[in-house]
Amino acid sequence: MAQTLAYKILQKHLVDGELVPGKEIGIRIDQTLTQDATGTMAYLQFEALGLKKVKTKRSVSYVDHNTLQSGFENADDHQYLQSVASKYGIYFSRPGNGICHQVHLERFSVPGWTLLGSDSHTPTSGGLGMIAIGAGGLDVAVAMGGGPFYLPCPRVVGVKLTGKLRPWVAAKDIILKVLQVLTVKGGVGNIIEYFGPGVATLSVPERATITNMGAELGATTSIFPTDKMAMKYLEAQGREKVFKEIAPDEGAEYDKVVEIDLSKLEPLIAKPHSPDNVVPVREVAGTPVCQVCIGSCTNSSLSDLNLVGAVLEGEVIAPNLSMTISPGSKQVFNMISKDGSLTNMIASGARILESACGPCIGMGQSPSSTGVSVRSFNRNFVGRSGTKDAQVYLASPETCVASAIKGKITDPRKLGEFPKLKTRKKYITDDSGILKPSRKPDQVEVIRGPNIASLPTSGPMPDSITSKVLLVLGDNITTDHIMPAGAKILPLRSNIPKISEFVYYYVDETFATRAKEAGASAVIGGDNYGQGSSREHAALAPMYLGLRFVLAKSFARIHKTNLVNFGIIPLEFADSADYDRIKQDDMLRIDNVPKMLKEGADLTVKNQTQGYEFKAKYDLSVRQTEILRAGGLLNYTKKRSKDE
Ligand code: MIC
Ligand code: SF4
Repeated sequence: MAQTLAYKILQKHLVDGELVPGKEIGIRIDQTLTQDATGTMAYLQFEALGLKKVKTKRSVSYVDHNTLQSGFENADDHQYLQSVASKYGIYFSRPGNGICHQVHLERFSVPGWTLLGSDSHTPTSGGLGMIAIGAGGLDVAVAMGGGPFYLPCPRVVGVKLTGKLRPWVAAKDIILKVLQVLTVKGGVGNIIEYFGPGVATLSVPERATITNMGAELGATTSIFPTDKMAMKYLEAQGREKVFKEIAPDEGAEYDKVVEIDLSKLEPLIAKPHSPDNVVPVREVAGTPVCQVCIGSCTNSSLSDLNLVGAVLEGEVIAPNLSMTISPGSKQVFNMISKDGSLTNMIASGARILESACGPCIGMGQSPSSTGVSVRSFNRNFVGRSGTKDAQVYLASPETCVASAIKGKITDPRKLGEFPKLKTRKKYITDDSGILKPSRKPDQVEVIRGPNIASLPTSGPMPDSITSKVLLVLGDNITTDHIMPAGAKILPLRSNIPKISEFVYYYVDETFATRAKEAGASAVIGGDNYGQGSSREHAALAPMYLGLRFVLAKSFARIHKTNLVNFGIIPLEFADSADYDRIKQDDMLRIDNVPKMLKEGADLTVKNQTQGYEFKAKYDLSVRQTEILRAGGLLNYTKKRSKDE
């Protein structure tokens, strides 16, 4: 049968199961990546596995999230990460070297290989033909130890691109269009595969913008084939040796096809507070703006910043706003400083930030109260910017820079003729920001400052669970709601007892206190519970507070796996009408939990407060129910290695 590109790569890496949509499969992982905000936990978990060295073809540890060092915490993390990488055979990308996804695309991605990363935007490398998947740190730790990565076998949705983008319309507008069509739930359980004649018109960084923000569809990953464009990119990186032409079989069938004629697209923008709240820029044009931010792993490539630099030549940004620009990597930073783009940016009054995530994850640059911020980023969830009532819009660098000059949301086509951009055949490649692991690992001592707390553990699943309902929530709850980030909370990522005090902090400040008082607790959610980030802290910290199960209408993929990995049961309503009956503070009791999980039977939930019963189901593999019974993946993995 003619296969899609995604299935061809999955087939080559399959170590367990069959490629039947919805059935669990295990795949071999060639490369892993971590970033610092999820990495410290991932490496503590890797250490707990007791291995001497990673077993992947390449593992890279990046520092890009926690780079605001306003206390010892982040610096402690960096030291730990650097030393642990050196000891266990992992490459270490230093703070300042760039955002993990941008650097990985530039320096490490290999067409046809698999990549597992402890960050939801890992699919960025799908722009160069990788099956690149975001996961929790514990899954990445297991993959570093040579274990397969398990996931429900996805369906493959094809996005057929025809035509060619017109001037001022960008790759970002393509993914915003896909989000408008498929929504933030539309990708759940799917790989998005791009094909058609329009593909050849897009450069690798443009493709990477699209695969990056495919994370916002809830997709497992997104992928492009490789071709002359991919070869050109790898040549510019001095990495042509890894090039391989990969494509779907002729006549490959997709589960569904979405067609986009690139020549008909216009500049688009996602309004607050969801990446799929997409409208044409012209519909909101004229809205006054207090801030413009360009950068993030979605839009910080050389071509993005060359365009911004060219538009800013001889211009000054509007007096009513502040503009920041963060180059995606040291490579990009270096090149814009040589080609004059940086000079134009500085002269325009833009504020240049380091090559890191920065404002995207609320590490500084929070907008003013109720202020409108237009960003080239990928997420605009409430409060993520650090200002709860800020109005964050997501758009292309073109729309961002036009808005920065005019002081209000502006369709970039209003700027007139599209500037002529310089192109480079060879990029400046300097890997001095990437440290190789030690040749004498036995002599490396892992440095653990006081910010590196020990891993919390959990015991096996008890027979019966009685939990208090702490919150009843609606649809599309994000991991930013559950475990917020930002300058105050992100530095606590290596310290679960401390960070747990901020679980659901911006939804309900009393959550952590009430959870501790309750002892055992539950949360009720609507559809797509846990969308967004891969942060396992959104499971680990609630586990620490005593969360036993989440009962929702449906779950986002990564968060659901993270819940299982930490022994929290992701339960679904057998009848969604039961959702409407539950109230905050109800006591819910479930009996015979391990037995029912073993049998794969539905659970009976007794609402002791209101005096009725209802059924809860779960969509989990046998392996996942075993993990739950063991009290989490770490216990399960350790037990299995003892049994072997
Ligand atoms: C994000 O964009 O939300 C993050 C911060 O990069 C997260 C990872 C994290 O929470 O550490 C992600 O996307 O997975
Ligand atoms: Fe960093 Fe933002 Fe990309 Fe997450 S989405 S990796 S915070 S730049």
